[in-house]
Amino acid sequence: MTSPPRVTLHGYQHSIYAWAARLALSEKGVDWDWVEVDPFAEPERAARRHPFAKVPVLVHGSFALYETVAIVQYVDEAFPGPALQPTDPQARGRMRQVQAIADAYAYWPMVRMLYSNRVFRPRHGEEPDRTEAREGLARARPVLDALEALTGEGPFFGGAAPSLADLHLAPIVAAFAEAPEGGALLAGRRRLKAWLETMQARPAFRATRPW
Ligand SMILES: N[C@@H](CCC(=O)N[C@@H](CS)C(=O)NCC(=O)O)C(=O)O
Repeated sequence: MTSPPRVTLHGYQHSIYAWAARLALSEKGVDWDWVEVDPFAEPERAARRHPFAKVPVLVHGSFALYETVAIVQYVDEAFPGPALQPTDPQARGRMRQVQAIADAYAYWPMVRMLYSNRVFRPRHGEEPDRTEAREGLARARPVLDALEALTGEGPFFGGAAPSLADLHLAPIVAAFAEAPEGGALLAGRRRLKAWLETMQARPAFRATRPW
């Protein structure tokens, strides 16, 4: 009897998107092997599996998938375990909306502009760009407001149970809140802060967190 193919995640230990993929695997109870690829230090290596030289990439047998939105959906649908997508059309719409907000409006200012410059670079002895950090903080405000307005229909963005939206967004907001100014801005959005605390208490979150 042949054993089912293993899942391999190609990612960078500090990657916020790779964290979202690990969160989905962990919530589903799927084991994975990890291949460390630093897309910043080794872009040519990252480009072997990703045409835009980014991580994560999930490999399952002969099937390879990049783009976190696709990876987390595949993980939910290809494996048994708790469903990570609501069936109700409105809850499903909300989930997709929050995933799109995470990618289009949240990640860059909150992670790449603020977290990178206020937390990651200083922690790794690199020179931060303070102007970029300030701009990231300013650009994060309307994103936090939009997310705060979308909370409140359930403890999670997709309703009563955690969905792909929660797993996609939580690493971004958690990284943002690591910066003192980010944490202060988040404190002014009470429902979003409570949502993050709920996510941070989940065993999958603790088991996969990069710091
Ligand atoms: N759209 C991609 C974005 C992935 C992404 O930006 N990953 C970052 C790490 S968190 C990366 O690989 N950055 C390398 C670079 O921008 O050169 C996804 O959803 O997976």
